[in-house]
Amino acid sequence: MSEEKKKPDNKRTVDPAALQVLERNDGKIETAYDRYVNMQPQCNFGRTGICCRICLQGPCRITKKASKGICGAHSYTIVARNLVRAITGGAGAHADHGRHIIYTLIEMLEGKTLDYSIEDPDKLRRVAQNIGLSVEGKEERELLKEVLEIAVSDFTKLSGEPCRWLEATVTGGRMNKFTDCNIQPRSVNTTIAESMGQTHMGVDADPVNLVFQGLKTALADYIGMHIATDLSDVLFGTPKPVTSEANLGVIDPEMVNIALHGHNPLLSEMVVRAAREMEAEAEAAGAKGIKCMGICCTGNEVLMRQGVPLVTNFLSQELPIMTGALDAMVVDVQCIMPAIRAVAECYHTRIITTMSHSKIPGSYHVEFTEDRAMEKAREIIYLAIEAYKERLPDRIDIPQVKNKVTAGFSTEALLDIFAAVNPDNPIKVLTDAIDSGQLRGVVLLAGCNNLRVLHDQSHASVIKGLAANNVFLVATGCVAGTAAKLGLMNDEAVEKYAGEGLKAFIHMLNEANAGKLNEKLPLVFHMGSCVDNSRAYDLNTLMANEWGVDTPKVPYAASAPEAMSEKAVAIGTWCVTLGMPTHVGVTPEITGSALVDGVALQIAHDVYGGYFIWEEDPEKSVDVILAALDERTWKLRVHRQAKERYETEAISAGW
Ligand code: BF8
Ligand code: SF4
Repeated sequence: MSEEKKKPDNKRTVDPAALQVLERNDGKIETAYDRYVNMQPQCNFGRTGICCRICLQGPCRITKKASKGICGAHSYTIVARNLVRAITGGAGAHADHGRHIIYTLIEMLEGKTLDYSIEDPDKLRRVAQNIGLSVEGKEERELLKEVLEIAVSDFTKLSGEPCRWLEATVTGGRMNKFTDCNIQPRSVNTTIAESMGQTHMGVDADPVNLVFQGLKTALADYIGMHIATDLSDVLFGTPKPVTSEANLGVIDPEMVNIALHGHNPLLSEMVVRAAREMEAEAEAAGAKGIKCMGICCTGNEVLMRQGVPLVTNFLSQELPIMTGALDAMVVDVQCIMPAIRAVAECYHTRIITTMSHSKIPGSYHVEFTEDRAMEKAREIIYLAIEAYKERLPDRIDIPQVKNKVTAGFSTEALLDIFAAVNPDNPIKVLTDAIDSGQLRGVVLLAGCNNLRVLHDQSHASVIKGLAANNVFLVATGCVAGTAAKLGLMNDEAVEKYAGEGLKAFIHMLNEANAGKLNEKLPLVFHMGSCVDNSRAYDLNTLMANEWGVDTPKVPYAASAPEAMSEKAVAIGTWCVTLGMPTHVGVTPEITGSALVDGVALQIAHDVYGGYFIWEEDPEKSVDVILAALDERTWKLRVHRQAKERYETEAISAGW
């Protein structure tokens, strides 16, 4: 165990900007870093998943003396039920996001909101075609109506035919597997409801049956996320490469600084637009203008589409307030620490909640409604300008740390870049580089921050270790935030950290795209927010189809070195179900049952081809991820040789 893990202190971060704020503060204003220390020791029953609070007789904790719950539930039932409920929580949150975007588009079509429009009609046509609609001769609104009908059906239908968004985005092999194993979700909402019922006291006690329901729920999560990504692109545009900056140094003492925090682009896009229109009001208050900046996945959304700088990621979300120069923090849903309000009390910063189901006591609440979106966004900017006038100049202290970040790599953007090398078959650029041994594979870095490990350290170590070993890296969520803040998401990082193969691959792409791209390509390719893990999976499906295999054969792994949320549990679970080796750097709460743990680590591999890897040490994590990629590259080569030599498919049927 590393020294940092043995001795938790209240400055557990490797982000130099965060460290400056924490050192200056030295525990005076309480932050998550202090609360983590105060929380020790944490309960090991909860930690290993063997605490059941599902009925009012509980909590039941499994011990030597009490080897079953009061109702007789075994540890494996309790662990499996808790796991399914965590996946369901994550799927519920993502579904909430996707559903909100669907409502907004429906209201737009019905003429109830005038502030939104179809920003990307090409994406609309691509999505429509993908989900099996004919696009010929249809005007945009008609097509959108048909797309929305299918989205609503995938969210709500009770019948058993496959959800269209699943069928359209995974391989045929995966669909067969889901049918064989009976884990096809009927719809997003139905599956979430089923899981809550199935895990009620006294319903399902069979751990394998429960885990399979968990996998089904994870697929429902995937469908909700994919719909959210696709429809967000239709509304706000499909991301293209864009360059900006990241870390606390983006806060400008001469501007009205507004942090956008949470997840849903419906609000943040409007605030960014309103800010651009209201410069004069800010100048009248004595500021040079208005500067928006992002936190968490809202930050990723507005960085990807608008080039808005990223101020920080999940764990350090309280710290921008402690620079004394943040005028407002506008939040919508998910991953928002209620603590931001208490920190803001020590400063002039206004915390502005915006969603009816996501409030923090004592904050300003500007209820966001689609029909008055721009009006609400302007109201928020006024509050920020008012706060700017109340700043205390002697409390302002902004760490001068920021890094260049090049982001905006939607699947479409990546294919465009590859197309400069191979216009007829862009994805072959990536698969050829793996076939030739120039690249070792692809890794999706996903997930959060978690104080169980040193903030940002696991992310940074895994990124550097994989890059040095020629892995093509894509990232989403708060690990993308780490890469951006620490200077790992730009062209300079390629020269510093990439192995020879990866460097040559990226240089080749730069040369082929000379004159087309404004910036050279980065070490880590930012694919967006956590719902945009759907984009990263599309890349996997494209690679599988190019090789003519199912996804469990593709040297493409996922890694969440600092996973924290239920959403991360849901995403990790669909990564496994969809065939990926999935590394998690913070062991989840399932080790209390060897049976359930074994299903995640081994049985999942046998049945689905994907599997979990728990490894908390970042250096060892790099080794196990590389081993997972190498095993697949080797098998791919053997299977291909066998296929050519013996003209048979049979040998490649297993994983
Ligand atoms: O959805 S990575 S801490 S912000 S859950 Fe949350 Fe985790 Fe960050 Fe985005 Ni994703
Ligand atoms: Fe205890 Fe069973 Fe109730 Fe869980 S469901 S709290 S194990 S009695």
